[in-house]
Amino acid sequence: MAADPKNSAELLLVAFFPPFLRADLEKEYVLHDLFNADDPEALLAEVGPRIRGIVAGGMKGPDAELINRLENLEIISSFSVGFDATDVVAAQKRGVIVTHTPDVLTDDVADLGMAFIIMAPRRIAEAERHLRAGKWKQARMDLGTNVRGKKLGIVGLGRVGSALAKRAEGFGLDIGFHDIVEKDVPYRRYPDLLSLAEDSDILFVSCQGGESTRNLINAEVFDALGPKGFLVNVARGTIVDEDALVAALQDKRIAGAAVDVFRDEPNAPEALMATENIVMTPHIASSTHETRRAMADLVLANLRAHFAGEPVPTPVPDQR
Ligand code: 8YV
Repeated sequence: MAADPKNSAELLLVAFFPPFLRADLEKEYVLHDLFNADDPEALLAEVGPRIRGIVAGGMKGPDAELINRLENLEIISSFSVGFDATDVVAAQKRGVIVTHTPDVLTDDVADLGMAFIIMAPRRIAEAERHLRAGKWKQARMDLGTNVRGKKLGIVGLGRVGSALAKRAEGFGLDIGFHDIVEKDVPYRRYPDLLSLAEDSDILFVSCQGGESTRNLINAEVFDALGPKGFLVNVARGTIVDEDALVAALQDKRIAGAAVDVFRDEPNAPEALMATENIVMTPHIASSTHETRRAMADLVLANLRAHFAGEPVPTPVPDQR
């Protein structure tokens, strides 16, 4: 049953969402789809003053201009743990609540990360391409590299980094990390990113996105990682200088990479597409039936709590 337009809050959708989330939202709220609008300006002019909530995504969220234009905006509920696509500071300055979906996706993201840590050194994607292209009879593939006993450097030991470390222990990796926060863990802590990269065979990126980490993984880091090193990124495309990654892979200044995220999603650069020694997936780390359902439930729970006048379950901490 659709929501009663007289009594329901009106929400603006600013990203792509799975049909089951849209259907659930529609039962309780009046929705306006800015993401798919033919004329976004006309839509905003018409419904802007009535909008009380925004539903955002990890790749697409409202900027300061949109936030400040919606004078009756109360809440932004993001279908993501990462909140770098939303201008959280602009929202919080205005007293607009921002919520996200932490914890429920940690295991899936760490699982893909672990798969990548095996896939890149063992050349699994390359091997599959070799087989499908009918090359098996003509030529044997070059050997891969095993991971047992190799040094894993985790950049950002938060929820995903910690879950990944647990998995990596099972595969016999020797774990080090760099984090701006002190952690009580049995892994080696490195005071800076370069010393971690220098001492790692595989560098795993699991820090926050946004301006503070833009191009953190750059040419200097690739050179520190070295020609036998692998980069794995399941966090945000903006953290890696993509041009430097292309150059490092092409010049074999690193051995390989596996990435789920890109600078300009949903586009992956042609130069990476044409490179053999990289595994690429289209931002699927949290894309399972179970996790996307749990993320949707959190989006709904945050909106429900807010419109019932209760504290929201998973607010984004104050970023001001
Ligand atoms: C989603 C994500 O792919 O949670 C995040 O931060 O990037 C992913 O889980 C994205 O939010 C879907 O909109």
